Amino acid sequence: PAPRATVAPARVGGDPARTAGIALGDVLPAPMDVRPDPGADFTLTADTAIGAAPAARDAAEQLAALLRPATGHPLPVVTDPTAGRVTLALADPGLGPEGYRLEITPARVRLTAATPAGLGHGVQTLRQLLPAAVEAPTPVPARWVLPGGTITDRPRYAYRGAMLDVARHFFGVPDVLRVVDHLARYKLNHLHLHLTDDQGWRIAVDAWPRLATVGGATQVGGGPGGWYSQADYRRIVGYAARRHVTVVPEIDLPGHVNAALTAYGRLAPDGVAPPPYTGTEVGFSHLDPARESTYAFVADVLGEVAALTPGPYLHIGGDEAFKVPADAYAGFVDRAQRIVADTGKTVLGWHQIAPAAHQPGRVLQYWGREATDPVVADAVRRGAKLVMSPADRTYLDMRYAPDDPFGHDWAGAIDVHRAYDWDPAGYLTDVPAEAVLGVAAPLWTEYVTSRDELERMLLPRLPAIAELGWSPRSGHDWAGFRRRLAGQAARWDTAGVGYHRSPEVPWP
Ligand code: TNX
Repeated sequence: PAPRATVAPARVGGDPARTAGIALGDVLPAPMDVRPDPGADFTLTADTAIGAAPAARDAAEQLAALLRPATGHPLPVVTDPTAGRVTLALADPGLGPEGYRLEITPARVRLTAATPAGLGHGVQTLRQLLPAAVEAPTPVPARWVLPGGTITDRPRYAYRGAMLDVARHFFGVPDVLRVVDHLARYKLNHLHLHLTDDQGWRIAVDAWPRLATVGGATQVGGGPGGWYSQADYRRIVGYAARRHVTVVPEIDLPGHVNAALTAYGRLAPDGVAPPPYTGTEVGFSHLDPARESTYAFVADVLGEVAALTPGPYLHIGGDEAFKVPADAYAGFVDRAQRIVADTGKTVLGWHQIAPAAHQPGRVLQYWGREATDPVVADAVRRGAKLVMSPADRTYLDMRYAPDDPFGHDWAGAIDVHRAYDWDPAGYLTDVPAEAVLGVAAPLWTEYVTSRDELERMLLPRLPAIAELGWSPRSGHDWAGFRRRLAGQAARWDTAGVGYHRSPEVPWP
């Protein structure tokens, strides 16, 4: 059951008389329970130490690393949890695997959680409660005040994610790590990487080396493309894991495979390698579901990707295989799902895989725009769970406004209000709310070519999706959300992060 919000009415909105004007409730995504204590602010000073027992040490080090550049304070992390004025501790406050409690008093700041992930989310809350200047890369003079009171917090949904399409345009490791930072900031916990498509194959597979070297050699528009070595991919996975973000790799099958067919013509249904594809059409390429060798290929690829992936999910795509007849398609997905199970992983796929047999734990990512979907509802009755990515609400590649020249518009324009003002539990009316595991926002990159363009599409819509995934439904509130969102601008500006200045948000 979804936790209920009890945001105390006092001190909503900044108090300009205070140094930073940040109130305890000025956090994004909105916390479950906020109890301000207006007389009880804490001030971080040059002699503040951070106390953490060994199990909480990594969270404490990450907190110190976030605060040191702007404050210029040493902020040593000490092992005696009672020694610091800021303390982090693993203790079970009864808030589940990602919840935390943050208590701020003049004497000290105390963060507790049952897990390192809970501590990590609490650290992000603490970061947002400090003045925006905390995002500066070098020391700035400021009073580092935290508003007094207690926050008790836990997420509504277990799966809160974003997808980055690195196939249509390739994004190198530094760009991906930066996206992980944006996710972690807003307590999103899954990064889905769309690693393969017609225009490019972006992950090295030892058993099929030409997939990356040949299949990864170009991208939309004919640029040089690129791919991740297995070491690159491990680096992304490790960086994300430290920030409590699970990487979900997608190998899109049986369609969207032109790059693989270019690398290995024998995988093509007619046995002839097609030329590289640098356009933006979909649905023309596919593997041959009737051929046994297809499954040896799929097993090799999924086996290697599974071995690189500590997280539970392997995403097998399944969208837009327009040239594969329905029976052959369902048979292919059945076998691909069994191959995933053989690797010890759980199947995730676009909701087109619904007609295939159920597999324990199977998750469908719904990207449609209908209020009901009988085929999906049937799969749910057979046990599937859903991640909600309805294209008209969550697609970060859609333009913000009808007259915005940048982005797709096949699912309509999506401004911040449209991204925010819906309920993942109620979008599909013919499935029970309990079937919804969470929400995720895909960023397809046919037209996204650079880090600047990527951040412009991601921000400020990503925090809207984050709040839908994290915050209690009872606190859903556009007016409050856009006010808190406006407060992020100074942080992004200070950190050098790009975003779109949507006219609906009261930016300072
Ligand atoms: C549909 S959504 C696709 C992608 C495109 C996207 C563009 C989905 C599962 N497939 O191949 O990139 O539209 O918005």
